[in-house]
Amino acid sequence: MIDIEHFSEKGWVVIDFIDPQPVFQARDILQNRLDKLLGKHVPLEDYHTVIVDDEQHTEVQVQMTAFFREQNFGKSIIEKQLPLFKPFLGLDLFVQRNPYLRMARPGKPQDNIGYHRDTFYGGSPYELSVLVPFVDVAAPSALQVMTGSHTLPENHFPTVQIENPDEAVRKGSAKHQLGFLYAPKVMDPSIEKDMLAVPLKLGQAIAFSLSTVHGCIVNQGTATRWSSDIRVMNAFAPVDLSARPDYYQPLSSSAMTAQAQEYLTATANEANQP
Ligand SMILES: O=C(O)CCC(=O)C(=O)O
Ligand SMILES: [Fe+2]
Repeated sequence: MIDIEHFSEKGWVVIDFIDPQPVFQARDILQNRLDKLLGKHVPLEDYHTVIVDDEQHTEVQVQMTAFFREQNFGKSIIEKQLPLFKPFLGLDLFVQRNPYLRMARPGKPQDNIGYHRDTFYGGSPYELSVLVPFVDVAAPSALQVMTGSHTLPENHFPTVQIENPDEAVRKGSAKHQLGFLYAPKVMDPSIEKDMLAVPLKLGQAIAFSLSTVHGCIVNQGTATRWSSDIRVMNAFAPVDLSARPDYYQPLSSSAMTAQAQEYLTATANEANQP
């Protein structure tokens, strides 16, 4: 079960998946795809030893992300954990359609987006990020979170909006489409002392509110961190999705909602008959 008390107090929680099989499968299929792209077998963890050049890296990440999304791995992974998410989020759920695939090489700050809250960028505190790693992630490589930050008001964390110093991140560029921000809101570096690295094993995830401060400045470990952060939310949460109508896909419905939707669809179809 998800430790709801832990989440409520801290704004984040580590989840042991009840069915890690789809994560193992996704990992294997990503590994095969990477081997094909590179023309040889390179364990996901060792990816950085082969791809050092940033342009090449972005090219590989674009290909791997497209593949990850085509396979709809995000939904397959979350779907198998529904008995965990239902008591936490409710019966009527949405899951993100096109989650990002992150690949953060050791010693490369340009592979990370730094500390932030997704509420800086229009995310809602009703949305949950479920960050699923495809490799074991040791503390020096891990995503960091700020315990208790999820309920602090927005003005508690002043930010300075800048143009991304990484010239590869510009509006519409490949890196922008991979989830990097062309105009990031930078937090005060003094928060670093409050950031906690959360190591994860394959088959685990860290879930956090989009109002929780989180991020990574640089992977300080020895393995490339491969992960996807998959958003999940209650379908009836008061979140205005009009600016991003395709962002979510249905994940689950209560019995009542499913029947109401059948009725509404039938009625709409009837109205459309000549
Ligand atoms: O994986 C990362 O480095 C960032 C993830 C993130 O920012 C998120 O899940 O919202
Ligand atoms: Fe984020």
